[in-house]
Amino acid sequence: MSDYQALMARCEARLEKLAAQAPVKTDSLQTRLDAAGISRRDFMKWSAVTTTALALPMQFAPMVAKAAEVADRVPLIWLHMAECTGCSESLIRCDTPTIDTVLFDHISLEYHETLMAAAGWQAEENLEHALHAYKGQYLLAVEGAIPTANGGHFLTVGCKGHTGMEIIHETAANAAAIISVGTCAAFGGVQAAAPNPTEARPVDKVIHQPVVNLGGCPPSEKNIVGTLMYFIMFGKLPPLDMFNRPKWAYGARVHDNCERRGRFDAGEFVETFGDHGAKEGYCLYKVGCKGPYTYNNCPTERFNHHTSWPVLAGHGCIGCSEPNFWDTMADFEKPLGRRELHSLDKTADFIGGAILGLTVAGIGAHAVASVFAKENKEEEQ
Ligand code: FSX
Ligand code: SF4
Ligand code: F3S
Repeated sequence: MSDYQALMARCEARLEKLAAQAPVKTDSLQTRLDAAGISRRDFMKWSAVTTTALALPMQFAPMVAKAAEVADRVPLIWLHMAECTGCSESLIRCDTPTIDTVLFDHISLEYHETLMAAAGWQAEENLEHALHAYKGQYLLAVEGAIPTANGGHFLTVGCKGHTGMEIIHETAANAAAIISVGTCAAFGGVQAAAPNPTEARPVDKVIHQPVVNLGGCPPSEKNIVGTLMYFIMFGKLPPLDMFNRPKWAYGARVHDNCERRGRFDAGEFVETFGDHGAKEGYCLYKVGCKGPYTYNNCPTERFNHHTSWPVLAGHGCIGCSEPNFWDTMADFEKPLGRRELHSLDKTADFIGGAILGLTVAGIGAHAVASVFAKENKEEEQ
C-alpha cells in the first residue's frame, strides 16, 4: 500500500467513526451554509482549495468536504492566555461569513472566553463540564503565552483566580491534540520580548505533550482552519518543521512566493516609504522586509477573504511567524544589516540579475535558519 493509500484508508476510517457519533449541534453544516448564503458549489470549491493548501492530492477533496460536515463531533476547547486576541479576530472578523468562519461555528466549540455567551461561574462550569465529558477526545487550542514568573500570578483567569500555568496543565492533561494558535502561544510573542518581565513562555515549554505551533501574529484563518481540518480528517498531528509548524503551511519562504520577487531579483528597491519605487510596487527589502527569513504562506493564502497580505498592502513582512521575532527581526523598517545577515543587506544595493539575487537570498536564509536553530537549542537547555 502506498503512503497516500494508507493515509486515505486512515482518513476514511476516521470519518466513518466520527459520522457514527451523535452530532453535538442541532444544525447541519448545510443549514449553516444556506443561512450564510454560501452555495454547495462554493463549498465544493472550498474543499478543493483546502485540499491543495493542505498539500494533499485532489482525491482527498471529497474527504475534506465530509470532514467539514462531521466537524461538530469534535469538541474544541479554546483558551486565552497572555495575548491580544488578534488570532481569534483573524478567524472571525471577516466582513461577510466565509466557509472558514461558518465551519468554526459548526465545530463543537465548548469553551472560548471571547465568543461564548456564558460568564463568571457559569463559564468555569462549562469548562469543567467539557473537560470531564470529553476526556481524551477534545482538541485544545491555546492563544497566548504563559507567564511563569512569580508562580504564574502575572496571569490569572476567572473567578477562582487560577493561574494560566494551572489552567494549561489541567486542560492539556487529557487533550487528544494541542494547537498553539499564534506566535504568542507558539514562541512567546510580544510578552516574551526582552527583558520578558513575566517570564512568558510558549505552551510547549510549559507542558510536555506534543504541540502544533501555528506561527503568525496573527496566523491566517486558513492556517488555523486547515490544522483543525487535518486533525478531524486524520485524528493526528500533521507533518511538522523544526519549530513544530505544519509543513503544508510553513514549508516555503515568504520571499519565494512574493509578487515583488521579480523586483528584488532586478535590484529595484523602495528606498523610503512613499517614494517612486513604493508607488511602482518595488521590493521592500531596504525598508525592512523580513520575507527572505520568514516561512509562511501569506503571499499565496493571504488574509480576510484572500484580499491582501502585508507586502501587498505596502509594508515589509516583519517576520511575525518566526520564533522570537520581536527581538530577532527588529528594527522592523530597517534591513537586518547586522549579525549574520549582513551579506544580503550589502549586496541588495547592487544586485543586477536574478541569478545573483537567488544565490544571495539563499545564503541569507541559511544564515538566519542557523541563528534560529541556535536560539531554539539554547532555550531548550
Ligand atoms: Fe499573539 Fe494571538 Fe499576535 Fe495577538 O492572541 S500572535 S499578540 S495577533 O492575538 O496571540
Ligand atoms: Fe517580497 Fe520582501 Fe522578498 Fe522583497 S524582500 S521580494 S518585498 S518578500
Ligand atoms: Fe507575518 Fe510576514 Fe506574513 S509579517 S503575516 S509572516 S507576511
